[in-house]
Amino acid sequence: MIMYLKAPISAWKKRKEKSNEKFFVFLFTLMGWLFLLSGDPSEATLYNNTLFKQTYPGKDAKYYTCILCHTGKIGKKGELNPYGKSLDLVLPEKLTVEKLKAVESLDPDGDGVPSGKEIEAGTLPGDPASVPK
Ligand SMILES: [Ca+2]
Repeated sequence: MIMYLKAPISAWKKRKEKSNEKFFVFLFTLMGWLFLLSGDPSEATLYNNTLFKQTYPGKDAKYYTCILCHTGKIGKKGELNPYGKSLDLVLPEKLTVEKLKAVESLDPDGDGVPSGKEIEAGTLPGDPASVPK
């Protein structure tokens, strides 16, 4: 009797294992697609930093850091300083040279100096403590 039951149980277990494998393959594929569709924030920040550098070349390498637009040293999407927020208002989508230029006349950090003048002087347009001398 036991021998008659072992075969179907073993087949059922194998089928269940294969079913679990398929489920995990499906789950990881779905997670991969969701990750690709949502976009990697650090990749976006790297793109934004490169575009900023190309738009405003000639500064010291230390100037082109995440802190230009973010509150933290490591730029995260939700942690924007006033300058980053001003760009975000203009660009719910991808950053472009036109969008960077569009906020040059704004003073998002409220230090009395427009962002364009701050960038020209090498100060931080999102930090009120950083102003041209
Ligand atoms: Ca400033």
